[in-house]
Amino acid sequence: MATRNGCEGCTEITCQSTKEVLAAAPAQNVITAYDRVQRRGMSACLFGSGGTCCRNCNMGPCQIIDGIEDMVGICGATADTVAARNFARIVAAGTAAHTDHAREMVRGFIDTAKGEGPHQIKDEAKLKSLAEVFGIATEDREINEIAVELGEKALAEFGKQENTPLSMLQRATEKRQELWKKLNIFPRGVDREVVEMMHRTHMGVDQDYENIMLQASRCALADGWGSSMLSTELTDIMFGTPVPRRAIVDLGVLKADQVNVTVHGHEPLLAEALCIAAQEPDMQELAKKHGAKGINLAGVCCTGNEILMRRGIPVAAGFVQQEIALATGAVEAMVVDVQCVMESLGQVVNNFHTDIITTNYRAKMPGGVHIQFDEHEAINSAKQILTHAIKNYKKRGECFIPEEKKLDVVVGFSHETINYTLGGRFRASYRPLNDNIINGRIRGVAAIVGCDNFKLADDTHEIIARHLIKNNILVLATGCAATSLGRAGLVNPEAARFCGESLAEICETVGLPPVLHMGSCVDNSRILIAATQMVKEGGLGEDISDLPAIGTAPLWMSEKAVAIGQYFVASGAQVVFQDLPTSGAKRFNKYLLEGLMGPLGAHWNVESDPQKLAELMVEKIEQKRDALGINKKSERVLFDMNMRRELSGGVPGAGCTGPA
Ligand code: SF4
Ligand code: MSK
Repeated sequence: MATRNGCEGCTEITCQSTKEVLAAAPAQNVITAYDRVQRRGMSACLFGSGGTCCRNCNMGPCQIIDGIEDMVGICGATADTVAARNFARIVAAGTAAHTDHAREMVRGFIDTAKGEGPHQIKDEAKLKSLAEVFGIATEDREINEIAVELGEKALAEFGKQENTPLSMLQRATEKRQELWKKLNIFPRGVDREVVEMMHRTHMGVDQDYENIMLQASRCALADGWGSSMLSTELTDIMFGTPVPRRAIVDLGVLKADQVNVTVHGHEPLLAEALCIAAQEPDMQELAKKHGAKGINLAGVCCTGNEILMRRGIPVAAGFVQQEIALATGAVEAMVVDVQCVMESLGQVVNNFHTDIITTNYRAKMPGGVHIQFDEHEAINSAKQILTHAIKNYKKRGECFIPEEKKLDVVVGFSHETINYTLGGRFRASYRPLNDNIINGRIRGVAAIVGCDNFKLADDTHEIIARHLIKNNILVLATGCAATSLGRAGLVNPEAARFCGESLAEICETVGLPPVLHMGSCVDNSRILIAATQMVKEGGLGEDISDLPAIGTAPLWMSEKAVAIGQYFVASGAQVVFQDLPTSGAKRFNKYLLEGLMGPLGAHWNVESDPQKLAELMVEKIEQKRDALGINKKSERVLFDMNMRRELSGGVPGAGCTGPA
């Protein structure tokens, strides 16, 4: 087992804490994804990676080779049709995941509005502004009454059947709304767009890849401007819109003398209840009775980002570190709900006293203990889960917790916060950001979002971000990418020293990190709003497609990331991924990488080398600056008397301010 866990000879791991845990005694019998990657060599099926394997009917499965006449599907489907259908189904699956999450959040919001459950409406100003979007009267009405109406109208967006656009779409720029109407891709009901996508990719329905991509765009827009945006906004109203706060992101946040409970998944209803319950005296007492000094909650993946942003609860691990957190031997329970929970966790815990506690009827796993979370009895459910964890504490054997890296993060950059941070509380606006982009001190804005993945090294996000900020590009980050950038020490104001001169100056003046943590993967909708605000502020064109801005999910893993990528493209923003499962279909691939520019004004890009990917992002941003005409150096002109006269209409003395 010389190279077990990839500690030695595996270039994939650069994170010091991860390396230390894997090298320590408790992890010696743990098999992680790093081992599986090495054993498999990541030699994936060519048809699968190229997107040309079809099993949409039982005449197949068909493995298509592009350009070979006999190698089309039994039904005659070409590589382009098959790859487009597969790609569109990925978008639909990603949208479905965000949507099912969002629906739960809306239901939780309605319960809260009705006074059921432990939460309250925390952000009344945001409630009223969202109510306005839905045409809900707010004057002289009780906050909870407005909230119930908003919740019910929001819930109706999922099943809406009328051929009218989703309510949130009116927040987009007018130009984009017109384009969506012209292309007939404005989403109508969120669920409907997923269903139509699945139908159109069924055997024998839509066989025109351009037409398939129109529905894929509509489906993705239903995610970004529909379900994801609803989830983010209602979660903010309920749990508080994030504001900047300091916290820590590292495996070292686990505590040797406390009951460690890690919260993993996506829906923050459970995590928030755990945060409240863990502070209650009876739970603290119980922990002490079992020999611990207290209860230490720590996040994993996007649930981690949710409670990090709103409560400053530390994040122990991003996606690629979920097994590593358990391999410390110091976790009493990993509480999981939905999405991004690796099945291997159930095997990793066989080495330890740890329990994986599944909490959602939609997501059970072998080796897990199921305690159903009941949102109507949220605190009781949370206490039941914590009690289970506390009882495990005494069973803890040998453990290894890496020394906590003093890498603070400053998080909590909702689009409202960016407003205040740059514009000041009394002049909250995107004007200073736009002005700094126009004058070139900030060259543009880049989003680094999405997952991490075992395919590329774990410093991929860092390499990209360092290049961008060095080139005076402000970075917005979400999801596990944000966690990874936090570990790299780039999500705090002190990272200004890694920036180009002019961005450094701005970050130092305002106390701004050059990488702004904007939340979980569902919170990419915040970036849509921020980008739209920039357009509406003026001076940077009429649409997102004009902005010197670009996004990347360089280590995408989840289908949700593809849905996010497609909603960015359909909203006018260029995106770069490290690969796409479409390379086996030449014409369709080219359509994604170039052709979409025609209808949508943006397209996908692919680049697997992180440095080149970052350079491509800079290049694209500079191209947008050129197109806006803001790359011209303004020359200083010294006016002589004749020029002054001309300016004042040729009337001598007309430009004077003194007495005639
Ligand atoms: Fe093969 Fe066509 Fe059936 Fe797909 S739909 S499995 S390409 S026959
Ligand atoms: S958790 S979707 S690995 S960001 Fe949102 Fe992280 Fe990607 Fe899951």
